[in-house]
Amino acid sequence: MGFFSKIKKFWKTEKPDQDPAKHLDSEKEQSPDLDHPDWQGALRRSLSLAEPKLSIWLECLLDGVDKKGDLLWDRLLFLFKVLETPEHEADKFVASFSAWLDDMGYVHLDEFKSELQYRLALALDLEDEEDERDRLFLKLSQGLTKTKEQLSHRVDMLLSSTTSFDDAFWEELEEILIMADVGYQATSELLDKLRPQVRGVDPEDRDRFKELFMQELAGIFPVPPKRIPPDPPEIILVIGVNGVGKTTTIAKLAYRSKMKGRKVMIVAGDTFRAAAIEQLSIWSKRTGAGFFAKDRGSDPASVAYEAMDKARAEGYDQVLVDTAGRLHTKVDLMQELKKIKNVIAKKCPGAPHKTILVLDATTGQNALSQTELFGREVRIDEIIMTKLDGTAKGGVVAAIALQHQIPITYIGLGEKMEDLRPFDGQSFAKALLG
Ligand SMILES: Nc1nc2c(ncn2[C@@H]2O[C@H](COP(=O)(O)OP(=O)(O)O)[C@@H](O)[C@H]2O)c(=O)[nH]1
Ligand SMILES: [Mg+2]
Repeated sequence: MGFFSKIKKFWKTEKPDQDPAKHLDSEKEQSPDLDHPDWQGALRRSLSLAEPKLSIWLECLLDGVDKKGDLLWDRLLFLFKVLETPEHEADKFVASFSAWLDDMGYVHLDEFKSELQYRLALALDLEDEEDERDRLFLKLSQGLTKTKEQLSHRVDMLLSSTTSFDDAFWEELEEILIMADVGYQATSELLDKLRPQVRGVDPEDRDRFKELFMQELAGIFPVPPKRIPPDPPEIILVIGVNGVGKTTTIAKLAYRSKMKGRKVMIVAGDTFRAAAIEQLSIWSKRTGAGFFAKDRGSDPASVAYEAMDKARAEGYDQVLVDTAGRLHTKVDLMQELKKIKNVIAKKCPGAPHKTILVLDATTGQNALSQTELFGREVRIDEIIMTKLDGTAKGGVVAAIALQHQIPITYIGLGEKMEDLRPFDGQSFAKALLG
């Protein structure tokens, strides 16, 4: 159930005579008196009058709270209660958030407010809510700053000096796209689609042009098919060359699943370096995910094999298998991946349910050749593109989508846990060109 429906339900029980929609634009109420013994009543009233957005509710809820402590916990538990979340889930949320604050050494609200909102959005399943989408969009737009400089600012300049959509215009636009790593093939396909669209558009009408451009760009991203969740454990294999961000991405995925209440295990399939096993073990502790590893140098397929037994025996919902990515032994690497897949399939028919290829956006066109390389040997179900925050080569996302028709499901916009964000073509095109 979405936030709005949860709140509507709350409204119905609280104030049967009120229509929530009427209050959306109502003036902000006077601050409730939360020192009062009936602070819960006051807060209920204030929430019932607030706009149904997580950020606004948090403002009300955290009124007078400036640091971690009992006051904060009481307020959070109250929110869960109002939204009819089972008590044990609320307690679990508070316990894990409190442990995280201790780990990080955070005390003051401004140090952890953003993380708190993100965790609440995941825990309450609110990520599709408008409020969270706004946050994601802002993050995306900021993360893409460098690519925007390369792409949209140059498109703007081109448009402002254009009096007709002639050959010179299209050539220049083509160059801009190629410079932003959209790639030659994807650029020509994109422009071939755009040309007939803008016929008849007044070159002075830049907004219209950009709108059509945005539409075409958004349209090239394949949408991941709706999947029926497999019987647990869901097995996910994560592949990609060294350094692209596989291990960190696995930690972020595990963290997301944990926040949604799933029991997750991380498997150290990169047995080549002892440091890789250690890195993953630290991440599993930080995210609260289960962990399975064997000694350095063990056969990754045997690690996967034993991990399947553990996942079954201990009732895990989801298993994320990390793999090595040494490129200089290409043939061996592909053999190893196939062997891991076969072993998993033998243990759990139908698994791995998903194979995710992780790509590093800063490598630009190399990401394309990596997709080809892996795609020739194993079926890639989804792509996660990392490090979009640090590059002007974000256009490569479009190149991958067009040339390989593989859905991009998440993008990495930084190194923090909350920096892995769901991807959608519409927002991407809007953030880039809007
Ligand atoms: N800025 C940024 N750094 C990232 C992102 N994803 C991963 N990294 C960093 O990339 C480096 C390599 O990551 P790692 O997970 O060890 O790569 P692996 O070799 O593929 O497992 C680490 O320093 C990560 O913190 C991202 O989205 N943005
Ligand atoms: Mg790694």
